[in-house]
Amino acid sequence: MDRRARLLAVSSLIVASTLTLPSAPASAATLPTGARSLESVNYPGRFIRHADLLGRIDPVTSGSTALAKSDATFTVVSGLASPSCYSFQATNGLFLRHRDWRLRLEANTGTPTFQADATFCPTDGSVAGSVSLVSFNHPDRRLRHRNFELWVDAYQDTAQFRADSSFRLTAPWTPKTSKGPVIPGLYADPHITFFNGRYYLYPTTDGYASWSAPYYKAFSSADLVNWTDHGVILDHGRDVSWADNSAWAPAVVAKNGRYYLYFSGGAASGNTGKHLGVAVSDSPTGPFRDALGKPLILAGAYAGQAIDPMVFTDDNGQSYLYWGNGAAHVVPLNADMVSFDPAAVRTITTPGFREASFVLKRNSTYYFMWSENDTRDENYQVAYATGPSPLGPWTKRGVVLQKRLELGIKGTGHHSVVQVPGTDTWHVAYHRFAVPTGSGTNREVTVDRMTFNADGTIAPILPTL
Ligand code: FUB
Repeated sequence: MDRRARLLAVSSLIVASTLTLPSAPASAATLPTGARSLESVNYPGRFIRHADLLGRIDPVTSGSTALAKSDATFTVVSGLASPSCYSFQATNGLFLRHRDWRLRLEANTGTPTFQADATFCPTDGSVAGSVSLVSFNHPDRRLRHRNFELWVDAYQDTAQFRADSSFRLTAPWTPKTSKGPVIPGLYADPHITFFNGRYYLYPTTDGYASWSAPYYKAFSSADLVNWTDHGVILDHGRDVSWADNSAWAPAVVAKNGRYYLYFSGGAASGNTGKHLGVAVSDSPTGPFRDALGKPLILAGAYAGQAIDPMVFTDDNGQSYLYWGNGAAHVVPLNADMVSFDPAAVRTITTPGFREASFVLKRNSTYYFMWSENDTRDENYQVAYATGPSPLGPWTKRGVVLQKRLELGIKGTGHHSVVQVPGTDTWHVAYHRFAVPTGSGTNREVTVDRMTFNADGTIAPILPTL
C-alpha cells in the first residue's frame, strides 16, 4: 500500500468513527478553513459532492470509491468575494458556485459575479454544531438540498427548509496529502519573515481578474507548517485614500519598534497606474494605517511600474527599499522608514529582471533575487545575482527556481526568503499556479528549502507539492 493509500485508509477510519470535527466546530461566524466534507443533518451519511460538475448530496462511506470520496471533499477557503465569508474549492481546483440557482463546479474567472456566486456566509444550522450557508449576493437564499440536488433557494421559515439547508463540517473524506499550499486558498507574492519567535506570511490576495483584490491578510506560524489566519490587516477601500484596488505584493519590516508595510495599489478612477505606499502598525498583524496619506512613490516617477516593494536592512541598521517591474530600483530609506532622498535612487540592471526584487545577506555576500517572465507564463521563474554591497554591483548567477512539470508545478516565482534564526537553514516562499487548475490570477503559496553550495552560490531550489 503506498503512502497516499495508507493515508486514505487511516482517514476513512477516522471519518467513520468521528464524523464531526471535535476541535473546530462550525459556528455562525467562522468556519475552519482547509479540507473538509459537509454532511447533511437530515440525511446523515449523505455528503455534499459534485457529480458531472453539479452539486448533490449522496451517500459516502468508508467503502466508497476514492473518486466518490474525492468528489465529496472541499477546501474551505476565505470567500472569493469577501474575507468574512467562505468559498468551497473541490479537489479538482474548481469552485462551488450557483448559476441559475443550481450549485455547480466551475473554474474561478475572478469576475465580481463569479466571486459573489461562489461565496457563502455561515449562520447557525438547524441543530447544534451544524451550519447553514447563506448566498453572499442573494442573502435571502441559502444552499439547500432538494431531491438530493443542491440549489440556492429562498429561505423558508420551516423545519423542513432549515434541515435541508443545514450541514455538519466533518473531517475530509480525502485528506490533504501534500504540504502545499501552505495557506488554503488563492494567494500570491508571499513575503515571508520572522518576528519575535514566529514566522509571518504577507501575500497578495489572488483569484481576482486583473489582480484587482483590495485587501491584504497576514498569516503566522511557529513551524512553517501550521498557519494562523490573522484576517485583513490593510484594506484599500477602508484604509487607503489614494488606492481602491490592486493590493499587490506587500513587504513588512520591523524597525523603530514598529512594523512598516510597503505595498502598491491602483485607484478605481483615473487609471493612473500603480503607486507604492507605506503603512505602519504597532503589531505585525495590524491593523496597519497609511503612514503618509499619499503614495511614497507615485506611478511614473521612475521607469517601470511602482510595484513589488521589498526592504532589506543591513547589519549596520541601514534599510534599503527595492521595487519595480520592468526596471528595478533601490534607495536607502531615511531613519523614519517613510521617506528617502530622491537623488539617491539607483536603477539596477540585471539581465532578465521583470519584477519581485528580494535581497538577503549571507556571510559577507549580498544576494539580489528577482522574477523573470510574466506571472501568467508557466515559465515565470526566479533568478539571482551576487554583489559586495546592498547597492551592488551585481553579477548574475542564473535561475534557481522554475516549473516542475512532472508534478504539475507551473509559474514558480515572486518569492521571498527567511533564515531560521541562528542557523544556516533558509526557506523560500513563492507562488505557483494553483495545483491542479490554476493560472496567473489563480495562484497559491508554498514554501520549500533553499540551500547554498560550498562556494556560496544558491543550489537549484526543488519545488515540491
Ligand atoms: O500579484 C500581482 C502581481 O503579479 C505582482 O505585483 C507581480 O509580482 C506578479 O506576481
